[in-house]
Order: sequence, then C-alpha cells, then structure tokens
Amino acid sequence: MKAVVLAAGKGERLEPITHTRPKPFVPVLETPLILRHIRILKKYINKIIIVINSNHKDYFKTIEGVSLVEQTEGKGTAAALRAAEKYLEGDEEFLVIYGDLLFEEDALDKIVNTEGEAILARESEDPRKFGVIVKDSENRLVRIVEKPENPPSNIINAGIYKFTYDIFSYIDKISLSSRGEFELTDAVNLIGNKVKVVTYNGIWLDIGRPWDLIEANKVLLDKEKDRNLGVIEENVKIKGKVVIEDGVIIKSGTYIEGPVYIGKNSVIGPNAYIRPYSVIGSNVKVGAFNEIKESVIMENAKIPHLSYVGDSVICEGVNFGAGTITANLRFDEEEVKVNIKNERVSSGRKKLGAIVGAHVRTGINVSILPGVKIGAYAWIYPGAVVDRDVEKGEKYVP
Ligand code: TTP
Repeated sequence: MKAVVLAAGKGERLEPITHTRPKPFVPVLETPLILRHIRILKKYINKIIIVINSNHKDYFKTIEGVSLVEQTEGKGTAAALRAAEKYLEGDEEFLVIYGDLLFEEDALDKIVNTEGEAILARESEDPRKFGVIVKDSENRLVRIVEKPENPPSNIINAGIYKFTYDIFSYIDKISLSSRGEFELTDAVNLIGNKVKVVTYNGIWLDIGRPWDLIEANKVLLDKEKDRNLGVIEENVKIKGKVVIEDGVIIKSGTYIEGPVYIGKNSVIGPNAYIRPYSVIGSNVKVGAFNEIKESVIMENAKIPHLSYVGDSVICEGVNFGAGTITANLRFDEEEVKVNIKNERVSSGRKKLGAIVGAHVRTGINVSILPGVKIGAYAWIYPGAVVDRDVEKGEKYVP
C-alpha cells in the first residue's frame, strides 16, 4: 500500500518556529515530525509520497527513500492530494496523512486493517477547534463539521484516511471553502456513509500552534526510558527519569528533576536547576544559575547565566544575555493569550512563557512577558521589557 503525506502547508500559526523550518521539520525530542512519520509508515507502506511546498524543497530533499511532489496549483488539503494523483492511478487503496500530527503505530494499525474507505477519529475534550465527526450506529460517517460552535459530538477528525482512487472524482465536485481552500473533508463528506469511522484514543496531537510543541515533547518524554551516556560531575542531584545523551556534561551543583531530556554534547551548569518536562537539544549551553522549566530549547541555543526559562519554546541558535527572564504567569492567573494569524487566541494554558525564534539575541536584563513571540534573528536590546510580539529580524530598543 502507498501513503501520501500532506506537508505543503505554510505553518503560519506555528510562527516564529516556522521562520526557519517547515512545520513537518519541527523537532519532538529532537526528531523532526516527518521522520517519525516515515519510521512508523515504513512498517505498513511500501511507497511514501510527500506533497511539499516549493519553498521547502531543500529540506525535504534530504529524506531518503520517498517520492516528493510539489503542490503548485490551488490551496488546501484537497489541492495537496490532487498533486499526488499521478502516483496513485490504479491503486486499490492508499493512506493519506496530514504532516503535522503526532501519532503512534496503533493508529495506522487500526486504519490499515479496516476494509474500504476509512477515517481515523478520536475523542476530544474541546472538539470546537477541530473537524467534528457525526457517525451512525454502525460507525459509518454521516458528516464532518468544521470547527462548530456547538459540536454535534466529541469525536474529531484525526487527519488520517484510507481512500481508493475514487476520491479524485469527489475532489472534482468540491468548490472553494469559506477560507479560500479546497478542503479534503468536503470531498470526504460527499463520499458519505461508505466511509468507516475508526476510533483511536492513543497518543495523538495536532501540532498547529507553538504551545502544542511543548505538549508534544511532554507526551513523548513520558514514554522514554532512563539513560545516561554523559559525564556527571560530583555533587549533581538527579531525581526521576532523565535522558542524557552522548557527550553531555552536567557540572557540579546542578539539580535535575525528571522527566528531562538533554541532547548530545550539551553542557549544563555549574549550579543550574532543570525542572520537569524540559527538553534541551544538542550543543546547548545552560550555564550557571539558570532555571529551566517545562520548555523546549533547540540545538545550539546558549543560556549562559542568570536566566529563568519557563513554559517556553527557545529555537535553535538563540543567545540569551545574562539576566534574560521569561514570565510565564499573568497576575490575574487567566489563560495566557497569543497572537495567531492576527487573532488574539487563548492558549488554554495558565502558564505559558515566550516563543523565541531561531538566532534571536537578547542583551542583559531582558524581560519577556507571557505569550510573547519573538521573530527569528531579532535583537532585543539590554534592559528591554518585551510586552508585544517582535517581528523577524527586528531590532527591539527599549
Ligand atoms: P493546516 O494545518 O490546516 O495548514 P498549514 O499547514 O498551512 O498551517 P497554517 O494554517 O498554520 O498556515 O494543514 C493541515 C495539513 O495539510 C498540514 O499537514 C499541511 C497540509 N497542507 C498541504 O499540504 N497543503 C495545503 O495547501 C494546506 C493548507 C495544508
């Protein structure tokens, strides 16, 4: 069986993380999402076709053993699948998967072993953010309703489908949606009750917004086993489950509370405090008197002295001046709001710090308020209190 991974989106909601990488290359425990997909898919699939955005060709060219096709015409998930049509002619059945999901093998197992057209579904506590599925008593699709105010059920579309070549005749019949895209779900609605709804309640996340990345890392960290391949100096306290990769040095006086992940060749301490659900990438420096909590810190970032990083995403190559502090809780303890595509949305988190794009540099004594996004390559001048989003490459002067 073949699989088509739809990976040609812009990933605007995930900015500034996507200022320097396509969404499918966002790392979870240091592995880009798309490589996880391929690893899981290879157990079931003999040919993987990835639909990509022409601007991202150089990233995807590095993946071996897959076919790449560019989405050149139209916007939306149905337009993306159409780009792969030439690889699917005459195929009995094939899988279609969104490229920004975190899921496990069981999800594929269930759908591959269902006969005919199928859609993967799962229960959700807040279905309003998703495509909500209505099914009949025989688990056949009645319809998918996109982001409804009053959800007709708590079952959502998990973005993994099994189709036959017939899907293209339904795509022929759909028109542009209200958001100006050709939506695959409109074509699925036209197929109707031939589509079986397969429910899966294992690990599943849609990584669309920056804080989803913190959650995705948490979920996978929970599944890791303890391992220590690094050098631990005397007088270091390690509690709970900690993954320490090759070449890591944990310097004296450091206190680590797992679960924590520390990538290859990173140097932690002396006297650093690393709290649960911190995921620190490779070649990172977390120097003296820093506290890191429930944050994702990507490769080559430098946090050398006297910083607090809480509930934040710090992208690759960021350099924090001494005393750079992220605030992660509002005084009124309301959920932290973030600007996403010109809209102010609640993150659903009472604690959320900063989202700092790649290669950002901060001067000494910089404070960053909750939910603030700093674009890649921006410079934040010493003493600044950053209380608004900062553009890519902007020089932010207090
Ligand atoms: P979305 O998350 O809806 O879109 P996006 O990736 O463009 O993100 P954003 O809204 O933040 O800009 O897309 C769902 C999946 O479908 C995702 O894996 C990307 C893929 N996709 C395409 O391949 N082509 C497209 O034209 C669109 C819109 C999405």
